[in-house]
Amino acid sequence: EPLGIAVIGTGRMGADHVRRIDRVISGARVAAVVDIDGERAKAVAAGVDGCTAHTDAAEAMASDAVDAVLIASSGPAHEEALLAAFARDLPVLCEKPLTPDAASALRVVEAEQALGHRRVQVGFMRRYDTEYVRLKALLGSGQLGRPLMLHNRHRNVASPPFFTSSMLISDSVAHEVDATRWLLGHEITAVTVLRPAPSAGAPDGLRDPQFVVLETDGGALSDVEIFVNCGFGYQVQAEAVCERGTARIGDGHQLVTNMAGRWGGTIAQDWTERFAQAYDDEVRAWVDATRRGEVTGPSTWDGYAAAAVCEAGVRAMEEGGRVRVDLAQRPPLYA
Ligand code: ISE
Repeated sequence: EPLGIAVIGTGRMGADHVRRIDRVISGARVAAVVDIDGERAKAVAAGVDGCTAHTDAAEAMASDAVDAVLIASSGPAHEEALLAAFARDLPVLCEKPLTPDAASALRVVEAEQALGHRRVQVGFMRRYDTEYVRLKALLGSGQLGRPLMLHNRHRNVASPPFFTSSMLISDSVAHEVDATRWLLGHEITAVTVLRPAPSAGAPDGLRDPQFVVLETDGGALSDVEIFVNCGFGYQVQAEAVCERGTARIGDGHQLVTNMAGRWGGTIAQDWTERFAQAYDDEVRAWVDATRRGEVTGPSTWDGYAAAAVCEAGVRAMEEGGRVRVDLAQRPPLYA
């Protein structure tokens, strides 16, 4: 019996996950889709055999055909959907951000603890990207010595109309926050955000780009250039500088061409392209673990820590200066 999944939210990520579960992953099927826009839900459901359409997440979760939930609605809608899934003790893959702020993320951590077992994998897909996985393994091997600094670049072609200056941190840099914690195995203790004069290519009033410095409890620094209207492509790069060497990923040199006096390649245009392999492996890992009755991957604690760091980052961006991150005590469930 394939795992019956309810996909909540059929926007860009939700629709891509529906396609992935339907056509790429084995062992699972899309049993239901939910969207506040009922017509949209119906249109997506129509393309999938035996899939029902709903406007209410709790109603979809009540169906006998639903064994697990993939949440891909907008961040502010996650908490309610997560609590509805907990009420039925259903396994969840929740897209990032877990929730938009630290207080709501901590409520989710507490609600999961009340269940007494982990139920959620958070969608930090970079942990499944082949290049990031290799970088993590290399750092973990100790060959390069202790990591001192991480330099990250995160560029998007253009930001969507609803994007705010805070979202450069809470929606975009959230990925580097998680990648830094995961690659280094450190917690982030303080955030500083510097802002150059905004690019003329950015919408009026959007503070784009920004330069973020994360400090860790292991004494490392991680800096992030976030530039969401760079115009030319989707680029995510990271370089670790360690005591005995450096390691770098994200150059995108899979295919280099020489032609007419120039050499070069192409740049991905969005994250569904750049991280296609990571998303496939992320959802595959979730489905496989769920079928074994296990929960693996980034936890609600990771989602909470990212939310707490991003909240400090948004304050640092708005008020200037260095803002400390005060994390709650990590519960034993996430040891
Ligand atoms: C978006 O929500 C993502 O998660 C992308 O990976 C990121 O590059 C983009 O900046 C975010 O808005």
